[in-house]
Amino acid sequence: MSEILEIAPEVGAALAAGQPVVALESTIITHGMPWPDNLAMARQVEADIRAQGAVPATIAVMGGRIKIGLEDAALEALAQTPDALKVSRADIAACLASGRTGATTVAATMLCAAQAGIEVFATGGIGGVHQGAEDSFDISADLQEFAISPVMVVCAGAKAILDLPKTLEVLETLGVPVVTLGQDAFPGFWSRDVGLASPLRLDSAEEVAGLMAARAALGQSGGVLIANPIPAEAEIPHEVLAPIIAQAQQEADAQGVRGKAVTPYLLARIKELTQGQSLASNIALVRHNACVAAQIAQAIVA
Ligand code: PSU
Ligand code: MN
Repeated sequence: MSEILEIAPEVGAALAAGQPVVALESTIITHGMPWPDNLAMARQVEADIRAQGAVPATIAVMGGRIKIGLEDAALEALAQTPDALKVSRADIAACLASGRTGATTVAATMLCAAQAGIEVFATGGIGGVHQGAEDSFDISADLQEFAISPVMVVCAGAKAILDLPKTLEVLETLGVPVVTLGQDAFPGFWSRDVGLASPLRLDSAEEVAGLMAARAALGQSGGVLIANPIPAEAEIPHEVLAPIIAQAQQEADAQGVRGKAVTPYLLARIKELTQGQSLASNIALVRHNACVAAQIAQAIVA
């Protein structure tokens, strides 16, 4: 395994000492945000985790190895590799074999974090059931990964570019706890409330650590989704965003955008249609998730 996993010294030392570590994905860097905002976000989120007393571990595939923790030069190189492969569970072995640079999705990052022994992972939003999935069958492999890898993912819910009710149904079927922090509504990424009830609610990092302990005591496998609502001052209300999302989705359909290209297309188009406001919100929510994930990681090791 150590031939494939390259754990950064700082991350390895923290794991060995039982100190809190927070994993970070890399598709958000290469496919989720434009240069140079993507690099600024990646650096800032690592700094936010350190400020909370935890160690960040950004994960990516480079040179035939899975890097758990990227040095700054590698982070910068990745942020300027727009043709990096978008690597999910199905792609990771081929990416390693080819030696190409791969940016890990939520699914692949969970898989890698589990291999490294990292329990907590922060990101923006997870993939899910796409609108029109009854025809396209487009359901993100992120959902299935929650049934497999024992990693807690702190996110801002899922984007309203997805079919959120169907996404929650699939997670329930897979036995995945979906826990919203501090409110009863399940958040929709840029918006705190999109009219959906959260399956579960907890109110503190200590309660979340208690959930993890109870799952371990029960021998339950798989991951946990923690939905952390975007800070109120950064949110875009759902009424404002819903028609913009609908327009972007119609354009994607009209242009025949399919498969892995759908999420990046919609994100870029929604950014244009909101004059950049969606990107500013996205950065704010990722930073908030990183801080909360670090607090949870602290509570778990306490
Ligand atoms: N949400 C974001 N930005 C992103 C993604 C989701 O705000 O970049 C990425 C994540 O890496 C997620 C992936 O795992 O999109 C899901 O892609 P797909 O739907 O093709 O599985
Ligand atoms: Mn998909």
